Amino acid sequence: MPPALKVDAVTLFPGMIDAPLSESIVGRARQEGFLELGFSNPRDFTEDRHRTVDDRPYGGGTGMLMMAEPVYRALKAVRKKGSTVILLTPKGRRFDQRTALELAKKKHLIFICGHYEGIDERVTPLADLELSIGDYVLTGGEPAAVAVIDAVTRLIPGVLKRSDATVNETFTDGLLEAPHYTRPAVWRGKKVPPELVSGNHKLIAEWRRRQAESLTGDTRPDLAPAPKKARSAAKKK
Ligand code: 6GU
Repeated sequence: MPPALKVDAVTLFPGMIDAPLSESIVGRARQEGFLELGFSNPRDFTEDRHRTVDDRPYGGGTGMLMMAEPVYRALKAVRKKGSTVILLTPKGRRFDQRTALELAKKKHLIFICGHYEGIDERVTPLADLELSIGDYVLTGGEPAAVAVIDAVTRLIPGVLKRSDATVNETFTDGLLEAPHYTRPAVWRGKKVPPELVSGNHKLIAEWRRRQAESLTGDTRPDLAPAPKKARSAAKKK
């Protein structure tokens, strides 16, 4: 059987992606054939003696840029009809769970990882999509590729043991998840909320919903669903 998802990473540092994605759930998904991960290194597509992949920016400025041609050749070596090419850059659209669900439907994803100060701008039209994982600067796109590949792989049917594990989770319904507890029922004097040990499934579901709504309102009001018309029109006390 072919893998459910093929991923290729165009990167100067394949070990930054291969090592973290060899552990835990994604590592097992690779061993079991759900995910096939390959690498295409721009350095392998250079022709000069020093295998040069970077150069100084035109117009001056600090740092080095990845040159267009080695990146282009490394991409060309893995690109097929039907590939989705994703450029990882802090200038990209913010990656979120909705995008993870979209990408999990694809057969072949290619991630282009910039490093140093970035890549020559002329390669950006080669990408179908530009993604960022948040408003901070990483040394390169590789840790971002790891985050995106992880989030997408766990959505492949069969990768998680419980098929409903991705249904009621954080972000899927626009809310943060309610807190979770496991044994013992009392740990260093701290009790598990009584609703969760009640055995009453309706009570548990209602408790979780209330917790999810207040947690989201407190720490991520940007995620919370817009307040109902009647409530937002009501006078604040
Ligand atoms: Cl995709 N790349 C880099 N270099 N920094 C980032 C990022 C990506 N997303 C957030 N910060």
